[in-house]
Amino acid sequence: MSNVSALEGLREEALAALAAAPDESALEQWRITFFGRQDGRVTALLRAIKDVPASERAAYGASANAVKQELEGALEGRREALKQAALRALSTESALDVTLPGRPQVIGRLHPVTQTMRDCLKAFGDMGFRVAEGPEVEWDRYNFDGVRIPEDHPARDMWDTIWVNTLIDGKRHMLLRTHTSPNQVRVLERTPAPPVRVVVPGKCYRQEATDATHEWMLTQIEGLAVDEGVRMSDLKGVLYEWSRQMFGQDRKIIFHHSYFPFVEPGVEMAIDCFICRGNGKECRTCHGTGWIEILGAGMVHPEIIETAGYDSSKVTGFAFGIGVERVALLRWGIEDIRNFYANDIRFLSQF
Ligand code: FA5
Repeated sequence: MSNVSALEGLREEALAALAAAPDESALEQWRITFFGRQDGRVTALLRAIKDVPASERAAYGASANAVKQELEGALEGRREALKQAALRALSTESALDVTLPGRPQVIGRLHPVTQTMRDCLKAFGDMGFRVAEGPEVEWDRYNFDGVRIPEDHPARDMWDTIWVNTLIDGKRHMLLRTHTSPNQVRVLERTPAPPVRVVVPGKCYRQEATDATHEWMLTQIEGLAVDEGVRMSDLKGVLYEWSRQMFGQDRKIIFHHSYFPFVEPGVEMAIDCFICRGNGKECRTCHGTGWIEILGAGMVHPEIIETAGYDSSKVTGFAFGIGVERVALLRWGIEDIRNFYANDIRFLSQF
């Protein structure tokens, strides 16, 4: 038999064996039989080129290489055909349509109020404040009495309260906290000696007629720093730095006198209106004043310092309460606070 007809015989045999190979392991066996490095039959024929008489060598070499390439291509073709057949079998047997595109995963994001809260806490954290927490269902002795708002005090009306109906000695004492200030008392109570430097984030609740800037559920961050020699200028410095972090380096702030029973003196802080830059008589954000009120603050009342067991002739402190939704409104120029809790994903996904 001539060398060329031996090649042709091997080619036919290999193609027939390939067509009969039922699975991946049979393909691998086929590959070893014909292309194995040592004993592969095609490998052997290629190696034999050198023994072919010189006059036939070129023609034989060309044919051997052509057969090699054809068989390699056939192996890949058979492998692909087996894969497709397996997929077809899978989809008919298990009623699974593997050709359907996958369902896109919906990727969520943090609520804009949560984002704002975290950014505020980061800014205070960088200034040395640690984060503490307190309960949302609170006792009246912390929410009111402990911060110098006794039962008959007119300031209780400032916080229209949602009470829990349980009666103790015939009276209601539990409520949904109206502000985060009860945590001033809670934190001092468990800190035997100054210094204290905390921020306390959390939800508060008020029986409030809602409008564009008032919700019945609101988020506050209470700040409290107590130590020997803490001054009003420290309060101003901390709040100024926080404003610049949240609203930009060129912000201006202003303090107006205000009244809260647990601070003396009490202030309200406003930032300059960056919507109209003070030029808009009709501005809906600052109402033409050029300033936007965002928080209450002041120097901790000496009575609260004394109740904590500290000497108020040496130890002083400042406190503040930030409305986080108000900060979020300003950050993004949102017009109505009620959007935050209306659960409309089209609104929330913009931030
Ligand atoms: C207080 O709640 C005081 N506890 C703040 C404080 C803390 C003063 C420490 C002094 C020292 P006020 O009721 O003003 O104060 O609320 C504080 C902030 O919460 C407001 O400036 C405002 O930004 C936000 N806020 C108040 N009521 C609402 C409401 N209904 N909806 C949304 N935000 C509100």
